[in-house]
Amino acid sequence: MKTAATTAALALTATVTLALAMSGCHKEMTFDPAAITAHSLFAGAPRGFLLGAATSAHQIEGGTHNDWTTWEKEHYPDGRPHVADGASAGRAADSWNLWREDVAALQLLGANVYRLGIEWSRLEPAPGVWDQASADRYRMMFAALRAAHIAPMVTLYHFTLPPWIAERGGWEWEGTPAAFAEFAGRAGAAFGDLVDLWCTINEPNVFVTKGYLSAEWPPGVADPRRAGAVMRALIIGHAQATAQLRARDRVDADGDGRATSVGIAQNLRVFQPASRHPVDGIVASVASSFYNDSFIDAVATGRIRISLPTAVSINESYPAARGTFDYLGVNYYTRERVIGHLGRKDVYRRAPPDGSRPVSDMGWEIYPEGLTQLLLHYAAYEWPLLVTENGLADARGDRRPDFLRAHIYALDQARAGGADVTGYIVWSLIDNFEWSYGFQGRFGLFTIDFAGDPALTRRPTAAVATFQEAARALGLRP
Ligand code: PNW
Repeated sequence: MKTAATTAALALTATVTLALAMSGCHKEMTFDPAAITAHSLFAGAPRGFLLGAATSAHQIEGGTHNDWTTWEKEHYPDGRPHVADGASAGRAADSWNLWREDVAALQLLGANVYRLGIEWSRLEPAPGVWDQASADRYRMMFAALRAAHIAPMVTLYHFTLPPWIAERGGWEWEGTPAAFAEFAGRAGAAFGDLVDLWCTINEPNVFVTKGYLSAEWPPGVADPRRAGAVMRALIIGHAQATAQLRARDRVDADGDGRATSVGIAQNLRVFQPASRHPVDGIVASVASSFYNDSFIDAVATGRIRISLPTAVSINESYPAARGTFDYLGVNYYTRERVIGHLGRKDVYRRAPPDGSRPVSDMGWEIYPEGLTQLLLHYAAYEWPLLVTENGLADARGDRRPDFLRAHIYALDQARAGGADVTGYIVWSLIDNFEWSYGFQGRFGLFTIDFAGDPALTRRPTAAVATFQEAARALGLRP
């Protein structure tokens, strides 16, 4: 019964989006490898350009207790563990105790920014209860970073919820946006004298897709209607959190005249039709507008417009979202080649990489051109752009140096084309707990032997030298 409706709705969407999707097919851009090799990294970058690395709380701290902790112990109905090898974050990289080593790694790199998370479930273990000992630990980290001339950039929500929020329904509980905003305000008051850079929500689109469409992450739901409702709640939570941060962090930590700079880190992908078949184009364009644009559009317009054909059609005024970005954070990894199928349950399928380019250990195609395309596209909005994540899973570490060089080249191309890009942050500083891939996804500039080295020593990979070259170009290293 749903088949006819799906077809009808997609046909309707087609009339609106076909032209757009088709024009996308012909814009393919390819970098010349010799130009990348010859490029001088960050040439002409402005003073104050940010260069650093990123992590998140649950992925590195160890000893966290949140909705993932439960999820990591459970299995899918077919018996497979939720996480590869049945792993759990457990001690992770033990950064809760070894954070000084992370600071040392950043100093070795020559970074001037470190994007890290604070764990909501630690700081507010029960509704309204603030854990001062945890707050003190974070303050110690932020102060040490400042002393090392590394600006802490703090993510408030990076995929993990306190159990008391999860039990009430997570982002589907009507109280969650306000609870999140209150947490943000408390963080602003507690850390604002040391922190100016805030990221309210990491990748709302990845969270919604994995948690509510593909059921790969908690709460393990596959329901487009609920996905739409959660996207809406995240927009509201972000807007309220931003208002709280701006009200309660009035201290300009670095003396640049601004006490807060707030935004999100949005995962952006280039969605390309896998063939010239128009259905691929239509589905690619529908996916791109849901995935890339739902959140951004609300902040740009003050209207929440979220749509998934036949399932979701939210269109409401929400003026409070407007103006809640001081920057747009861009997390960029790969492109997506889309195969569309009308009238089937899997309307959307990802085409396997076509073999024309190298892939990461996780099978993600290395496509630096996409970073240029996306930065130029999103530069048309009103915000400065900050690359808040870019990196690859590369356990051998031999593809990462070229990857970094190519993506810095891509960023510089976008700047040359007029995009206001204010920084570049690599995912990740150290190897860590890579969600459903467990410890298989090795993104670190510094690698860790989780199984064999109880000291969890952070050992530099080959890309550290590439990063240092970039830091020298920005005058951050001698
Ligand atoms: C981002 N995907 O997540 C996150 O912000 C990090 O926590 C994560 O470790 C990093 O990228 C590398 O994966 C993503 O499946 C997780 O497309 C999954 C996807 C994309 C981003």
